[in-house]
Parts: sequence; C-alpha cells; structure tokens
Amino acid sequence: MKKLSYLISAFSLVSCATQQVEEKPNVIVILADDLGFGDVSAYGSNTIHTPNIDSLANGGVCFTNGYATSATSTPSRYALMTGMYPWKNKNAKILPGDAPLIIDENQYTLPKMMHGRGYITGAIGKWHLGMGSGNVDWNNTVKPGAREIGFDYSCLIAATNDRVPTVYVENGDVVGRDSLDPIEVSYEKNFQGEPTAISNPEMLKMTWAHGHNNSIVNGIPRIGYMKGGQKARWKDEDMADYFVGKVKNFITQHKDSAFFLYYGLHEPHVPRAPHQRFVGKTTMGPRGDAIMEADWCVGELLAHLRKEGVLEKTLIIFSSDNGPVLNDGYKDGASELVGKHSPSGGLRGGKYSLFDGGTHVPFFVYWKGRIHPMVSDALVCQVDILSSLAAMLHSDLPKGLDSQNYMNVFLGKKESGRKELILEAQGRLAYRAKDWIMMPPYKGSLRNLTGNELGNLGEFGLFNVKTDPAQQQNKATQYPKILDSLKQHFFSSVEGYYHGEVEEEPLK
Ligand code: NG6
Ligand code: CA
Repeated sequence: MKKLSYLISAFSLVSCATQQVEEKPNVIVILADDLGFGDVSAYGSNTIHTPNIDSLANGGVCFTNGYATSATSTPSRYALMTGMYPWKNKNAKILPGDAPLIIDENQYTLPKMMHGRGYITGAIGKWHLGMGSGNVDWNNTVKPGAREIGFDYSCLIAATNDRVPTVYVENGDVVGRDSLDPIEVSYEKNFQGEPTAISNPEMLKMTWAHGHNNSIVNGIPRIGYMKGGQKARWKDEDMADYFVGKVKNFITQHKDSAFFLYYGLHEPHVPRAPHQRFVGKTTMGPRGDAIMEADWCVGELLAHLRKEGVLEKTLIIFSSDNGPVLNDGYKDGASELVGKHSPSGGLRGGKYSLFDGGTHVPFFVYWKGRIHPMVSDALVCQVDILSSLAAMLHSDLPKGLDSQNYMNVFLGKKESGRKELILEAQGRLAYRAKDWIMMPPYKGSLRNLTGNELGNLGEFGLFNVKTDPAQQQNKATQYPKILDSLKQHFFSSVEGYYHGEVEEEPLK
C-alpha cells in the first residue's frame, strides 16, 4: 500500500512537472511598426507576399479582429507593457528621442511578471517608451530604462528610426560611444556647425516631405538635432541584420531556460531604408521592400528557433503597434507606387486615425504543435497579453489593470473575446462593443499631413464594422438606442479622461 501511494505520488510529481514544462513556453512578442491589416498576405491580399509572417498566421490563430490600443506607437507599446489603457497616462503620446521613461519604476509590467515566473527577459529593437529621467547624458549609462521595468537584457533604439539619437543602446549604454566624440541631443535647437536638411540639402539621399528636416545621419534627415557619436551612429540599411543578430544571440544564450523576448521591428516605419538585398523586391518602392525585410526578419527568427530546437517550446505573438501610413514625412514614393495595394486592407483611416485603420492590425498567435491552426473573429487586444500570459503562468496580478485574461482565446480554445474595447488616437477615444464602434463628435481637421483620415466626424459616429468594415455608413441616427447604450458605457468607463475637445498634436 505504502509502495503504491509512493508510486502514485511519484507519478503525480512527474505529470505535474511535465505539465509545468508544457505550460511554461518561451514567449516572443514581435511588434512591427506601422504595419497595416492589409500589409500581410495572410489576410488575403495578393498585392504583397509575406510568407514568413503568413506562416505564423496559417500555423496558428489568425485573428481578424485584433487590435492595438492606440493609433500611434508610444501609447500602444505602453499598453502592451503595462496592461493599462494608455489614455490614463498623460505622458503616453509620441515621444521625442530624449524623453524620460514614462513607465514608473514601481509600476507592474509584462516583463516583471514574466521575470517573476522565472523567465529571462529581453527587449530588442524599437523602444519608444522613454529612457532616463530627463536631460539624458548619452555618454554614460542611461537609466532608468528597460532594466528598471523588468528586462534583464535590452538592445534598443530609444525612440523611432526617424528620431535622434540615431544610436543603439545596449543595456543602457550607447554602443560604440566614444568619450572623445561625445553625443549631444536637442529637440530645441541645432548645434553650431552641424549640417541639417535645410542648410545642407546636397548631403541628402532621401528628401523630407514634412518635418524631418533637422540633423542628417547616413544621408537621411531626422527629427531632432544631434552632435558627436560619429562611430556610434547606425546605418539604417543594416538595422534589420543588427537586431536579427541580437535576437539570435539572445535565443541561443537562453535556450535552456525559459525566456521572454519583446522584438520591436522597425519596419515599415519611416525612413524606409531596407538593406540592398530587399531593394526592388516589390513594385511598391521602399515601403514594400521594407515589409519584405520585416518578413525576412521573422523568417530568420523562426529558422533560428528551429535550429536551436526550441520552436515547439515557443509561443509567438505577432502584431503591429498601429495602422499603416504612406507619406509619413519623407518623399520615398510610398503613395505614388502603392498601386492596387491597400495597406489598411480596406479599413478606413490608418495611423493616427480613430477610424478602424488606426488600431485594427495584424494579430497572430503561434505555438507549433500546441495551437490548431484557425481563423478567429474574436475581439482581441494587445493590452490583454499581460493578464493572459499571467493566467497561463499562474501569476497573481495587482488589482486595477485594464488587461484581461483571454488566454484561451489566444490559444484558439475559445472563440469569444472581449466584449468591449476603448481605442485611442492622439488623445481622442472611441468605443467598440461587439460589432459596433461609437465615435464621439470630435471636431478638427479631417486629415493630417499624411493624408490619413483622422476620424473627426463632428457628430456622433456609429458603425457596424462586421457589415461595414470600411465604416462608410454612419448608423447613429438610424439606431439611437444602440448609440445611447454605447455612449453610456463609454462615458462611464472614461469618466475623468474624456475631454470633448482635444487639442490637435501637430505633426512637426
Ligand atoms: C510623427 C512623425 C512621423 C512619425 C510619428 C511617430 C513628423 C512630421 N511626423 O510626429 O514621421 O515619426 O511621429 O510614429 O515628424 S510612431 O509610429 O512611432 O508613433
Ligand atoms: Ca508605429
């Protein structure tokens, strides 16, 4: 009898251990930058071919109603990292390259949660959540940063690829910094004698359309002024290879322990300067070619996981920080060459927009051998990644997060997702409940300099995005009861945060 119970408990120990191993996969979140719902062939577009990204969609759960919380990068990434709606933090808006970290060091975060469950955590690629605490000295270790919010390792660009400082920051240190050629950064004024797009247009290999006429780095004019750090400056054409190399190292180094990797692709954000290998791969010019480069990065990552024997132990989430844009401030032919391709996949608006094109993005969850491939129309959002992974890992969460657990939906085991979601576009808010989207009567320009429609309807908007995904028919007058019910839910959820009028953030 004793022997038997010993055997049983030994058996349950083993099965418990196996189960734990099974439920503790590596987790990789790949977040593309400005990649639209229509920019991947997985959703049926035949104007572009993204086989590697498609392999995640076709081998996993391909979400047709996947959302970022926000139509721009910083707020979107803030929600992913903290599990909080970004409009609750007034600093969560497009940050300059010298902005302080907007996540409080005491705040709960996705990497802290993963770390707490024994994961080695890494952040590679685009950051855009601020670094340091103001007046950053780029010639010394910059902190607080990724480490302080839970990442053991980081190799990042501080903001965007069009903003200074144009350097890589690895574990808080500028890679290749040189005390004899110190780096200085200003978003106010130029440093004496430094070339800008205005003073030295002959140095440019890419011209600007709006904004982007400050310091010139690698022949490309940027937002903001920078001096020094010549040896540390990145070459845009090599950025994809650089980060893919870091991603591979991270995986190889930590393949024997559970790891969590946040991989922020810089494509197809401006400036679009893909490596020569991708130039001309599409008929759409640099924007299309940059998407090919991003697809290649995903292929490299998958091949490396396979090579290291950890592909089947790795859960991969792929999405984009916000919707697409063609002319985002450089004359790179994106609008002229787009042809029949629809970056937003037919959704209205795009980046910066409160219309669906701003936040409705590609969204795939892949776990080889564990997820049955399927298409899901469940409403899912990046803000829920934190609570969902926490549930999978049996981690306790603090109260008050906006993040909710939809792990079964992410794994394709359940088909009903969120009931409601609040979306943000440069301070303006919209409300999605089931198939309806309600947009408050924001005034202001119809479009910004990019040409994207912003969603300032001047009256209440009510759209059924199931029957009318392009949001062409405002049903507000036809369905006053639905409108009222959505308004009620929305206004009670955003009390204290909704400001009828929003001062437009100029694109400069
Ligand atoms: C805008 C920039 C745009 C892009 C964006 C941030 C101008 C004229 N436009 O202000 O080019 O950098 O900020 O994009 O400067 S995001 O995807 O990181 O949110
Ligand atoms: Ca973006």
